[in-house]
Amino acid sequence: MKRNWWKEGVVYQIYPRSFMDTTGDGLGDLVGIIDQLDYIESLGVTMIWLCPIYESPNDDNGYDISDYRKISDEFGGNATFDRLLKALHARGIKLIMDLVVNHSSDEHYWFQEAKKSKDNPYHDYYIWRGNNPESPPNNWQSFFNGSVWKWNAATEEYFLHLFTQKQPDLNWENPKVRQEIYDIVDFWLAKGVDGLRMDVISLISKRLAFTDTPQGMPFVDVMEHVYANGPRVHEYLNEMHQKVLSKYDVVTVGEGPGVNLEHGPRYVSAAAQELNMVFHFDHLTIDFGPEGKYDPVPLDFVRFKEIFSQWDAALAQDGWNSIFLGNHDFSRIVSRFGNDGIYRIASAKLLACLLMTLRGTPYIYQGDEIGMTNVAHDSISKYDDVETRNAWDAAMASGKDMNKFLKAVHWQSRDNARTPMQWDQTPNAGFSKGQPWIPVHENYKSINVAAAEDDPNSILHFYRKMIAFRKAQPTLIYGDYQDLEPQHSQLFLYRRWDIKEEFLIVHNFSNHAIDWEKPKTQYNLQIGNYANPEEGRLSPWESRVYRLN
Ligand code: TEU
Repeated sequence: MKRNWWKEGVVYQIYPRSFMDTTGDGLGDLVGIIDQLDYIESLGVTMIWLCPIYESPNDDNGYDISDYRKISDEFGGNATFDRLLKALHARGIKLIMDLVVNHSSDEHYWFQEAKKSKDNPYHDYYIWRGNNPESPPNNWQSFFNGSVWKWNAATEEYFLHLFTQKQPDLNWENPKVRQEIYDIVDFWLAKGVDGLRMDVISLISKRLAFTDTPQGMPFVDVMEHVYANGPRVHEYLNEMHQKVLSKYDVVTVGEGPGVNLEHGPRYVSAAAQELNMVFHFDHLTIDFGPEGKYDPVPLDFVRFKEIFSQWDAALAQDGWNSIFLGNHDFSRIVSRFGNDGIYRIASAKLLACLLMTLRGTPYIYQGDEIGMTNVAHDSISKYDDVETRNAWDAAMASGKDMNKFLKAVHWQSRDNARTPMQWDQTPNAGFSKGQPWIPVHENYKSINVAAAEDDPNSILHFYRKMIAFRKAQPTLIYGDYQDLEPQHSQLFLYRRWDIKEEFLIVHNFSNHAIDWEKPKTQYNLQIGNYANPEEGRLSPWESRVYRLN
């Protein structure tokens, strides 16, 4: 396995809107990140990934960009960005920017022009089909509900938008569009940015026949087989690599809805020269039911483990994995995969231990390091997220049981991960002196950074310990992986090893103690999440890392 700095590091993902507000406008900003660099550095992370901070009308919180070269004034503008980049580099921390180029904002100059007439030079920057305002070109449904087609009266045709109507898809078939994108990438990398997280990059190549999806096909399958992994995606990514990425020593991670075991390895194969890592969603769509995310089914733990084993095996020889359990689009990890009630602390630590002991680069989402939890608002009016709101409206329109649907929202809404970072016990959790753009979680008085700093047994201190441990053990980074109990319904037990060393890691994913003996006496406990681990027994949500002597 070839060594690389981005394999050996740990990423901290920041959702800038919700991190730290220094102006009192209720929105986080870049000065807020600069002010918290001591904290970020103290975690031991080596890279930060910033969700989009470019100029945007914010129909989808920055994932709708209207100027790719301008940092939004709300966040502090380009000058503040330059300060942030310098300050990070002074501390040896790298910066990964979010690149959103499957679509732009409809307020981007390109689209403003494109929609004017069919012979406008920018018209072919987007994807146009159909000529009957009563009948969209096909039955495709947007990620955020409703048809993917929106009528444009001026040219009497529809444009494609896989996300909101304000996020028209760019036409990657057009070489001019691709060159514009490579120029944007070059602009940021030349500035010194160290990497890119590429939003929904699996979707950039469309299946141009635009054939209807089969009636009743679950959305995860539509993503995988209809929207993602299109015929030219690998060609485009290789071209981007040739034309721009190869000039820089940077890291790339492609966000890949619909990326599966068949296509995943190709995206990250060193030989294919496309990306360094992808985010697949097999483990995060695991509880999506027949009608999708807001129709959740119970989590299948055996399947959950199998997904990690399958992906590890798929990338073992060539390529590299990204290890993450959540982000700004999913529930809080302790609420989803742990227990955010009486075992919140133990289970949040267990998840930290899992993230730091699998093979692949670990990603920590802001707030998970203090065990922030899901919210459960009693009314949809308190939710901001366009995905949640559109799903709600669609459920209403189709006559769903809305009490049941609200429960699904509690479980799945993207706003679970977007509530402001909880810094201390002061009003608004110390996030803002103004009215936060989204409600602060009511539990902030007990769950916050200041309280965690003061408690030597906090989740926060455990994260620091685990991150340091991970970074110091090449075997945990590069070593082989094997699940030793794939069928066990509560234990996750695996081995990580190379020619020099071997680790055994065990996690009890349950609210009950489990009888368990370490298989060899030569296994020595290195780190764990309980103060007094018992012989022959694992406590609820206990994690242990042993080294073979
Ligand atoms: O997410 C794409 C994506 O796959 C998500 O929409 C995901 O399927 C969904 O949240 C699961 O419910 C990326 C960004 O991370 C997201 O924030 C953006 O809204 C989206 O792209 C559009 O740019």
